[in-house]
Amino acid sequence: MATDPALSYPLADSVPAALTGPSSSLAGLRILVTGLGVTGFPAAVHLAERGAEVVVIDGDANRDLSERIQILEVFDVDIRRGPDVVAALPEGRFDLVVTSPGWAPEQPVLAAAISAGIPVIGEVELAWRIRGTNDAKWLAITGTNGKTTTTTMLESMLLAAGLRAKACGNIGAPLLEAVLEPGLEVLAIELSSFQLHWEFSMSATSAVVLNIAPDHLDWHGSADAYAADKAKIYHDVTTACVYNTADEATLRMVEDAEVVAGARAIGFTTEIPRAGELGVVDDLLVDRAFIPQRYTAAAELASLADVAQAAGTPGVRPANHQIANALAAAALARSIDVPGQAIAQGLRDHAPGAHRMVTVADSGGIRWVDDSKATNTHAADASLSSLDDIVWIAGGLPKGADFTELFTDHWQRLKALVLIGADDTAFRTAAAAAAPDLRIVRIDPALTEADPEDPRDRGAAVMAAAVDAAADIAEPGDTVLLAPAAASMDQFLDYTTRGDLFARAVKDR
Ligand code: UMA
Repeated sequence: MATDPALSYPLADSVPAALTGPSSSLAGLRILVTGLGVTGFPAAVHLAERGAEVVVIDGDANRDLSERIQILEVFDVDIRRGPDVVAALPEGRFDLVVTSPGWAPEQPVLAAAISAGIPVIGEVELAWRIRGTNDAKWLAITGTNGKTTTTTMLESMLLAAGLRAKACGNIGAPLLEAVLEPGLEVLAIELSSFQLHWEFSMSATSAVVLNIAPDHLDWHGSADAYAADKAKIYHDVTTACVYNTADEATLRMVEDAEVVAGARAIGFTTEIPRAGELGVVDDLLVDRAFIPQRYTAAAELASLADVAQAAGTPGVRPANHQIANALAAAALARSIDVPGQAIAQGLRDHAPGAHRMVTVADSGGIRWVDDSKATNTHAADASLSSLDDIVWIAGGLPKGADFTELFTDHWQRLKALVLIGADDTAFRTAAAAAAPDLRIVRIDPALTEADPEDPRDRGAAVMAAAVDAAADIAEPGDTVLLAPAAASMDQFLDYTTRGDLFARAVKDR
């Protein structure tokens, strides 16, 4: 058995007991909230509403946050912004720090808080502690790739079963708000490794780690530390720990987890399932885990055609990772007795996410595909694997990743690489080692406009140049694929904007 993550967090016992909520008074507590983004804002409002003295800090003083600030001022929240503010722990006593996920543990404020013995928790821990009598089931999803799609598929299945359910967490809807919303019966919660890092007492009904490949190494320090934070999702699960039979590391995490007695390990596979697994037989998704006759029979849940519909590509055989996501969502839903018909209906109702392998144009025999959501090598690997004759637009913030394998595995599919990103060293080194003959067109990073009037325009010229370069190379039958394998923030506002600018540049041609 592994170390209990709760025990490995030395300050767990110092989290003020009064926090247990949702309505007890926090008067007398002084709480620091780091970050005034999607996470920090509702956390600060909630804590201040309950009487705590709240200080919020954020390193960015430029973003227009006037609406949030006006609301926080009503509750007398002390708001401090700018790079100097986040260089050291603010003066005075603090009883607790509630941090936003983007803040790495070695960030000076957090490092100072920890060394001063002040407990630091994130939104998930906060939401777990304040949930009070809210008995909504927590179905938690993490993994390197496929989290968002699996979460929305799960939400769709739960809604099809007539449950009052909501997708929340890393997907962009704060978990804290979902926990405070009355009447919800089930939460489909996407959790990132950052969020899991600052969590140590959640006891989800069921949880899944979809897959594990190195990512966010700059934040976590190492691939092992990243995986260890992901594995925390299984801690104290009450009903089902769902794992990927094709990714042994996820099974090992389940084996090592301390769970509540009676919780089961359930596998999912894109092949024929054994007892205790969900999988595929012919063109059907089937359940051999949650039916009493599982040793001799399988129950039909949905068809591959339903998965294709969920992926937004009706009539096309879905890719393996799409089938895997649907099976993982189905396993979580089945763990709380959602019937098979609702699994199928949920998949058919599901609207695919933006920027995930979306064909934005198909003209002159050339297909233009936006997979801007591929922000790491694992996701880019999945998209490259599903195509041939690719003009690949890639590059960006590498987050400590090594790109060599992408070139080793896919150089035969690649016609050319159009290289974006502020710094192309990691990509160039990998390409030189594994695909020395590959044609590379470098887009001049100086085209990035540092401070345009609308921040969503940052990187527009870079993307327009990349699209022009790709158009010069692509021939009928080719696919131009934006799957950067890297984060976007060095040149664009975020991955969504990067995808939007790609679609715009393609349409403007
Ligand atoms: N900030 C600092 N100093 C830092 C880091 C951040 O001052 O060192 C400030 C930023 O200026 C910002 C604020 O802190 O104003 C909060 O930033 P944040 O990056 O923690 O983001 P939130 O707005 O709170 O959004 C977070 C998640 N962001 C990250 O994990 C980076 C959102 O996931 C999530 O949807 C939201 O909480 C609700 O749960 C985004 C993401 O990119 C989509 N996630 C990563 C991923 O999916 O790969 C993990």
